[in-house]
Amino acid sequence: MKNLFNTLEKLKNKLVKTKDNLLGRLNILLKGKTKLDDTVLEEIREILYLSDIGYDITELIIQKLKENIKVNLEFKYEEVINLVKHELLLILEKGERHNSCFDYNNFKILDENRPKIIVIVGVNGTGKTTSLGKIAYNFKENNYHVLIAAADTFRAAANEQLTVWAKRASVEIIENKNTKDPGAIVYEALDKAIKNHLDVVLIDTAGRLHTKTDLMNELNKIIRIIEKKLNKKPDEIFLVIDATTGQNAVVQIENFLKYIPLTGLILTKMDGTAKGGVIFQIVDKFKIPVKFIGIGEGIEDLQPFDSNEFINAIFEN
Ligand SMILES: Nc1nc2c(ncn2[C@@H]2O[C@H](COP(=O)(O)OP(=O)(O)OP(=O)(O)O)[C@@H](O)[C@H]2O)c(=O)[nH]1
Ligand SMILES: [Mg+2]
Repeated sequence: MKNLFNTLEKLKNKLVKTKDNLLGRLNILLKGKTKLDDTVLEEIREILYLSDIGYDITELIIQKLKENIKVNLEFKYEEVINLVKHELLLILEKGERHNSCFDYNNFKILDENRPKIIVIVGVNGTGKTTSLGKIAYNFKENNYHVLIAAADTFRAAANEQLTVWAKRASVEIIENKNTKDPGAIVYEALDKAIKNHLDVVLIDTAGRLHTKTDLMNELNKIIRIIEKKLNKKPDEIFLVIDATTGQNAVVQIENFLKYIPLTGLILTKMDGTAKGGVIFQIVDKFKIPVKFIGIGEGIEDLQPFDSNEFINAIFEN
């Protein structure tokens, strides 16, 4: 069971840049102001927009402010902060985790069906391999038998990097330097998982630009191999998004969704970026659950996403 106090404290520290960019700037603007006039509203609009929450959410919040706080009359600045906080929480709740055979708060598998298959996809350098390593570690900590499939046959150093992660997490890895066909490696991994009654197979894939049709179709092929071999869809297909890319994240999700049925998102590099606000835009637009956020390069720097915790980390001092 995770320690709620520690995770919130850690999250607060890691999300400090996003917090400064949103709450910090609102605080500076509003302290000492007694009236919500058009100039102040315009400045709030600018702060919201620059925090990467996107145009639609910015306008929604401005509208709610106008409805709830009378323009040109006295107000307390906490009223504005609380309203922004409330609206942003409502948006995140739309992206709460859907039903899944995993309980990620405790890294438990909730049914008997084995092996569970998790496929990790995304554009280059978003943090796929790192996130996979962290997930492997968490399952292993709960004594599950985990196998990593090194299906990134594209990048020369991919296997070495993944091997390092497998060692850190103390889990097995399956690789095959004699093939460039990721499907063949996935097939081998599934075979092994079935024979050895393994619990989870984590499939690392090569980074690919969402505009490259042949590479996107290659992902489809991997999914078909899983379906054929196990008679089920992958249990998860996670798209890994680098939060520091801001607006481009939206384009990536749109395009991946055209090709494959994503079950969730992992938003990485939330530490060290002021653009964490992009999460609101993503959840609002796609209603697709954010399952994890990456908050550092270490093995323990992956947190199951929790709307309340996230909002509190940004809005509590
Ligand atoms: N600060 C920070 N760095 C991260 C996080 N996740 C990944 N990284 C770093 O991002 C860089 C790229 O991570 P990888 O896991 O190799 O990314 P990838 O998507 O597998 O890359 P390709 O396989 O080349 O497409 C590495 O230096 C990681 O340490 C995170 O949550 N926070
Ligand atoms: Mg990788």
